[in-house]
Amino acid sequence: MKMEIKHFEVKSYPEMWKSLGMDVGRFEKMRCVLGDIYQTTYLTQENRPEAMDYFNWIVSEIHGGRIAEILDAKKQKRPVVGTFCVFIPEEIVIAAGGVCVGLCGGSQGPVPDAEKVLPRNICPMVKSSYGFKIAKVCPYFQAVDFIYGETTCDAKKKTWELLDKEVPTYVMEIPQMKRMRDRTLWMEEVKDFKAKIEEITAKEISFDALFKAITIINEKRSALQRLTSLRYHNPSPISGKDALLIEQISFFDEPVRFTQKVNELCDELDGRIRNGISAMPESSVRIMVSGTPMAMPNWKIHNIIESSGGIVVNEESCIGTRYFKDLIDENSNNMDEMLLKLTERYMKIDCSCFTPNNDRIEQILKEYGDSNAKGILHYSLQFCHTYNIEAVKIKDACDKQGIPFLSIESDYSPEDIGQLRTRVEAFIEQVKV
Ligand code: BJ8
Repeated sequence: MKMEIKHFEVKSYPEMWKSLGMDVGRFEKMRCVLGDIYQTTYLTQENRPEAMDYFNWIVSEIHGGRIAEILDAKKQKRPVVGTFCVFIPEEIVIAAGGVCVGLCGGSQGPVPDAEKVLPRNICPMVKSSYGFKIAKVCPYFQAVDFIYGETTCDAKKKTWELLDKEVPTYVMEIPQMKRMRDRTLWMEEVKDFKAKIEEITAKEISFDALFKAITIINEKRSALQRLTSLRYHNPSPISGKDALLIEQISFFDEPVRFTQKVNELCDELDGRIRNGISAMPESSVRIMVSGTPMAMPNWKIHNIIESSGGIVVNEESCIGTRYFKDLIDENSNNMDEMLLKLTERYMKIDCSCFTPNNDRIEQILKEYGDSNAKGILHYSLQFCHTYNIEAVKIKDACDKQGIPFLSIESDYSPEDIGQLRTRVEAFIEQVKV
């Protein structure tokens, strides 16, 4: 069954974009391109769950409806904070009545703009994000009150200094090890983050407000966990592309509505499993993807895998399980205890910026087993040294366990698609036998 959508369009809001100081003429073209890519990548899929209609709608309103909601929040003096990393504790922003939006760029479009300023040989995510701002072609970037960056990698850390000239940009220091003294440092950073948000809103965050925000985000992460566990069923009731889209949307949609819609989708997937309905042919080879985050609209690898006889059943990534595998313990008696529990949860994030980072290898092996995958494709964005180098240890761990493993490095340009497809097809054939 194909979705009943004849021509998909990302809706146009030129007046709103003008009021945000955007380059409207250029953005109009980008909007049309995004609509066409979405149509060919997503709406040609067979047998999609009906509850994906909500997520289609979100994409159609990605540059309008959600922006209008964010602008309403601003009118009410609620802070709108842009982020680039799952280390930024969104619970604190929500507790202040604010809106947290992920600004990671996943598109090649503004990369040449960034390359006029930044070195070419840095991560495409950093270039895309910075390019979106300097070219004024992202309504989210234009709408945020300020940015919270972090010190996870050199490319990001130094780009924040330049970004600060365009939009107020604050930086959290993320420790690179996980000793007790590093946890103490991180706890101090969390407290500073809370204090900065309170200073900006001129209002102290109460125990009750933070407790409520923690439950909202725990519920959001739980819904994503539920979706992931349904994908682990063999055959999977939903494609990897659709699941990735939902994970991407989780970074800018309103969290309570998003949670409700993911749970409605999961109810439908439960029914599909009961009725033996799968998203793709049962012969599809189950592949787990692991590595760097894939920000919207980076659907390149999933698209290649799922048009080469595979199905993606898990993303071990920050736009994936690393974002939602851990919840915050909700049992606290006072603010200090609550901040400590928040800190402990965030210190479980196994980003490759940490050394050593053996927890990530254990987590990958666990997710591989849980997801009934038959092979692991490690994906690293070009010039991301930490993920690229960590792939060596992951390959060793996979080799020891006889797990088929393929490591690829790519950027956002379409130039390597043919070559990647050849490698992915060969990998799928290898996994099949
Ligand atoms: S916690 S993965 S979201 S830093 S891919 S910009 S690291 S050069 S994205 Fe990340 Fe936070 Fe870690 Fe997650 Fe740099 Fe690498 Fe680019 Fe990266």
